[in-house]
Amino acid sequence: MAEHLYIAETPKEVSSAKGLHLITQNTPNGQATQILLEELADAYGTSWGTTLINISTGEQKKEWFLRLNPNGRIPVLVDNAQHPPFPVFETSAQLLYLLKFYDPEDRFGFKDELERSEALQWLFFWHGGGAPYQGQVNHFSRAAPERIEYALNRFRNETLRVFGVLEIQLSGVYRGGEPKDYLAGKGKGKYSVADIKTWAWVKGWKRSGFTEEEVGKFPNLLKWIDRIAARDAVQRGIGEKYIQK
Ligand SMILES: N[C@@H](CCC(=O)N[C@@H](CS)C(=O)NCC(=O)O)C(=O)O
Repeated sequence: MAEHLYIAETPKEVSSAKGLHLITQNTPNGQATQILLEELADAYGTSWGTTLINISTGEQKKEWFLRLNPNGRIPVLVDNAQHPPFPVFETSAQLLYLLKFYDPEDRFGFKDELERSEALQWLFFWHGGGAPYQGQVNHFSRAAPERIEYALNRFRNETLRVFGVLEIQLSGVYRGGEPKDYLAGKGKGKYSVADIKTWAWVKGWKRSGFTEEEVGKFPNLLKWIDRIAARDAVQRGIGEKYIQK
């Protein structure tokens, strides 16, 4: 398999990497995996290599990249510590892979199967039902060649709706009114991959064009955004190191 994974055009830093290697750009999807890697570095001293690409040049559609991710999108994680090297595409699959192989103490996941299921529910919710909506808001408000009101309103409204779903969970409104600090886990919850995946998107609400008035309706969500932003690993995971010079 390894001989099919890399070709002459594969950047040398990717094909000759020894351990984990992330190919990314500093977008919300890229940031989710960047943040977990930074958290693992703090928790266990995990190390990895990073290759930054620029998706506006179409690098992610070239053969060397498609061999790692047939979907032609960042981020891609390759684990060269596996024999043969093992590529992982889709951010949530990367987060779960890292939990399985690099988080032996379940610091960012759960040992308890029901709590684990809860984290998966929120992870899947955001992967399938949050990120695609907010991504389309960004597309129709910033990238589309013409302004299409229907599409923009549709995706804005859906994104606000799913922000409201996160607010229901964090406020505890239907569970006795006790707010939670994090999306999954008993009691106040525990910081996990569900938060990491979701935060990487939701923290950009202003950039997505939502107003203070619109998002002010979700006070627990706003506090959760600040709570997670306060973590060193999170700031590193979205910071300088991942900005292409
Ligand atoms: N569902 C994928 C989405 C990945 C994705 O959409 N990546 C974007 C950047 S945020 C990308 O690579 N866009 C370039 C393209 O579509 O060619 C994941 O979670 O990894």
